[in-house]
Amino acid sequence: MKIKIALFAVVLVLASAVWMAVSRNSAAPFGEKNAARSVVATLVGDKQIVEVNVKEGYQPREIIAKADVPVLLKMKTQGVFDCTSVFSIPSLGERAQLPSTGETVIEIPAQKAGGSVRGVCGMGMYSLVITFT
Ligand SMILES: [Cu+2]
Repeated sequence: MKIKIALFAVVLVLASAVWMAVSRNSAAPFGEKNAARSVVATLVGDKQIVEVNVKEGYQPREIIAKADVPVLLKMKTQGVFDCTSVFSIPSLGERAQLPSTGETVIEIPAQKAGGSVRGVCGMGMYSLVITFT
């Protein structure tokens, strides 16, 4: 009887752990979206710069940039071992392996107004979008 109860408790713990993991994953994009509003890229000289924090997603997820000016994405990682360390921009044929800790600058060529560039993680589940206005 005691063993049964213990077993039940283990199953319950496992089930709740799985549920938490699943609900966390599905809720993350919405949570992140609410936490960080779109950020406007900072114009420095003839380029615009945005710092992106990488870990279990990209922050900010929405970036507003000026059209016809290249964008430098400063991808900052600190102890990142999840799939966000592989960052790719399919439309530009760009794919970068970010170091687990460090800073990687990715240059995005100037885009026309109304255009957008989407970056995704290695598995395509986390993303960020740069909208050119
Ligand atoms: Cu991923």
